[in-house]
Amino acid sequence: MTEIKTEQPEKMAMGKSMKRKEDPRFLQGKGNYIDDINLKDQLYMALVHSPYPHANIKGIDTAAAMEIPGAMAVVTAKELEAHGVGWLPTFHGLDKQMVLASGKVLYQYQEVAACYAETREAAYDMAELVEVDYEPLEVVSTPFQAMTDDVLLRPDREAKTNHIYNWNVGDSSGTDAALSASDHVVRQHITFPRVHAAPLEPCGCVAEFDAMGRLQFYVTSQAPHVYRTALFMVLGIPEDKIRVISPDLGGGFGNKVPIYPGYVCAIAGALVLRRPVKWIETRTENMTSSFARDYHMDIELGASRDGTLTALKVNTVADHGAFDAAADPSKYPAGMFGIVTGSYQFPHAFANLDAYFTNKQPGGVAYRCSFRVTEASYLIERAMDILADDLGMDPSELRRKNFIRKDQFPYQTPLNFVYDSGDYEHTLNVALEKIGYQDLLKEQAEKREKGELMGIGFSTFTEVTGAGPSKHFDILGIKMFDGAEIRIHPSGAGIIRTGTKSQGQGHETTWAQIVAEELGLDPQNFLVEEGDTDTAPYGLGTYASRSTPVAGGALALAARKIREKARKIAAHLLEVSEHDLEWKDYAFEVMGIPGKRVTMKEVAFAAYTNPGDNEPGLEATLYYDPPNMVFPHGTYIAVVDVDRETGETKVRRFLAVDDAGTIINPMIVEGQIHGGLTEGFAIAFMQEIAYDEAGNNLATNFTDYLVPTSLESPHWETAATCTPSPHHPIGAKSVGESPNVGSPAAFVNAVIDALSPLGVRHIDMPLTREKVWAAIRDAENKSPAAD
Ligand code: MCN
Ligand code: CUN
Repeated sequence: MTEIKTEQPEKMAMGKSMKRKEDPRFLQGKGNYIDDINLKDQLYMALVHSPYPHANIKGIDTAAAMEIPGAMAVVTAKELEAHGVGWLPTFHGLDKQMVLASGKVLYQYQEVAACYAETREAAYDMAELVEVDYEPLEVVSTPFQAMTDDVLLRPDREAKTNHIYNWNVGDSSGTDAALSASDHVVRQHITFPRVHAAPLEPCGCVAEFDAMGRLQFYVTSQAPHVYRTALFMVLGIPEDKIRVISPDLGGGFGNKVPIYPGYVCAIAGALVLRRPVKWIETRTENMTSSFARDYHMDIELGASRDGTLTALKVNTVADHGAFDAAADPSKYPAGMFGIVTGSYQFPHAFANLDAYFTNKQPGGVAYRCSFRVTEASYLIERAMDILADDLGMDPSELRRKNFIRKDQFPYQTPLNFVYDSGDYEHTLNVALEKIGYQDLLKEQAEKREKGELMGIGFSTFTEVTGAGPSKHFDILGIKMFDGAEIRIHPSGAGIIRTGTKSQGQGHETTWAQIVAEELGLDPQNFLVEEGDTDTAPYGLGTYASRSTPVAGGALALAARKIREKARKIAAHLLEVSEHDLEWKDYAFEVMGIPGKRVTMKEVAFAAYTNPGDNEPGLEATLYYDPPNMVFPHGTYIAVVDVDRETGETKVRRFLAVDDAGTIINPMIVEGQIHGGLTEGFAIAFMQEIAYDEAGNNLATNFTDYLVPTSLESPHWETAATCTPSPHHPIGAKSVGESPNVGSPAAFVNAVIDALSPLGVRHIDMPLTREKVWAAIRDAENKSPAAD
């Protein structure tokens, strides 16, 4: 495994002294979280939510609320619309979203009014007393109901239909022909249920217009610059009058990408009441304001008798809820779903998707997903196992047979991606060896003899991250490149700023390492700063695992720009031509004269004390527009035991072998994988935002929506292979989302493998004890011989 060498990687990885206890930008408060920020004369805001999923609003009576001591104001859609801020644009530009319910509510818990008060308690008391007169309407609780257009949910839109968009890619007729000519075709309906990112800290903001009329907006945002530009678009305030500051987020996982109605209401309150306004989301608000996945997929997978893949066809129905608030790049309404061909060679492929409005919370993208890759990866990896089962092949051998080979990269897929690099077979071999596959197979055969249910599940996924190349990718028209700024001080210490925003991914450590490695300086002496639009260079933020592929590339290239300038100063110091110098062992050395050298530290001092004829100072800003995405991959193997009597699954082992290209910091990478696997485990076995037929949301808190603790979580085994990205400046790919993308299929494949002797072919997630028990019971009832 290649990894970046820094002087003290271990020490760095521990984050010793890297983490600032108190950020000077937040000195008004006591800490770095949004709720620690308390401004003078600050008011609090609480929101009123609809108990109905679909209803006309006949009237809103605020008189009782305004009787509460400390009550300042109640705002409804009427007031917002009078000021032209009743709706906000969604990030990928296909839809707009009500800030407060206008005329009718479209989902349970939708925001209906905002209450402002002197204290937090008073604000919540007010919210209780706002009386809304609702007239319930017929509810559309599934996209399949939505299709009929019997109930039109969004009369505000020009197109009078619940159908939002159709997206397709690939060769439809060629795929159909290849499928009919195939020896065998797997056909399976597979759902990826609605889930939620559930960061430990919910969202929140503090909005203030300062004495100069400038908006200071403290907000939990994974993309501060995009927020600033979006606020300019919504409010018409020029960007010099807006400062967006994103403090420590308490986790994001995609949940802190969208602009939520609460933010706009806080800003509106601050503007009207001329006092700072704080809004901190409740857990239920966080659980009910956005979601991810909710894809209903039909797959057809063709193969010849020997297991060679012939064609792939996918038809998906997507539930987008009441507003299409997905934050996908504008040309990709279904995100990167085209990665559904995975790690395999398909001569023909076609993917089709139709998205619909329903009476559910808005959204449809955000949760450790690189834009729909998680759904795509789950689908193909699940289907490969079904195919292996049908053909009586070993699932690892079926994969190996169809892998894109190492020598085929760059590889053009039939669904329009060009994979940069990979060595799938090697990664699979490492995993099989490490887990002891042959022994596991033997053990499984013995257990099956005894009627015990043991399963081994694979996922050999390919991820796509690093949006992206500006010719393809934009959010609200803003191209998705990233900026990096590096300033080296006379002592050789420095400050690093990027347009990304860490939520716990450790950019404070890894950004310092990238620059330190390029310049031969001490990573301990770099201050890494993100999240303040007044100081950071423009960037599109941290999501879709794009930080290392894009901002990481910008940092390496900015550091190299500094090195080129440093070379001139070094030449002056050594009294030679810069062409006589080589960069060797982290210093400039005169070619052919070992020992005649100056270090970057010496050059840094000279840049401010003795630059010669060169421009003084040592700093650089650079914007990086990557030529392609990066394509990390991995082999994950789960080993499970299923209790035949109770349906309980025990994940006995889980091995993740990830290939993220050049590794910057092994410990951070391992932490990312552990966290993502724990999320994948939760998705596979316990989490779902379910709705009943009446449109009631059944998962609005952590007793209904389960988050695993260390007690429930399996032990994670990890390993790495390294296929550097050929185009990334340091060969790095990403890792932040891989474990969430790759793991659900491995868990489910393992459980279905365990149940396969009973003839069970598929169960949709989450694989709760009840569902697995019912599947076992049904299978046993069907074939008592299986006992
Ligand atoms: N890294 C590395 N070597 C590599 C690749 C990455 O050392 N070859 C390091 C990076 O430098 C960075 C970390 O690993 O410090 C993650 O890098 P990357 O894969 O580029 O992902 P991002 O930094 O863009 O993080 C985004 C990703 C996403 S989209 C979600 S969602 C998610 C995730 O990261 N949310 C997280 N991990 C999270 N981790 C925490 N603690 N909290 C979240 O909210
Ligand atoms: Cu899609 S969740 Mo992460 O991309 O912030």
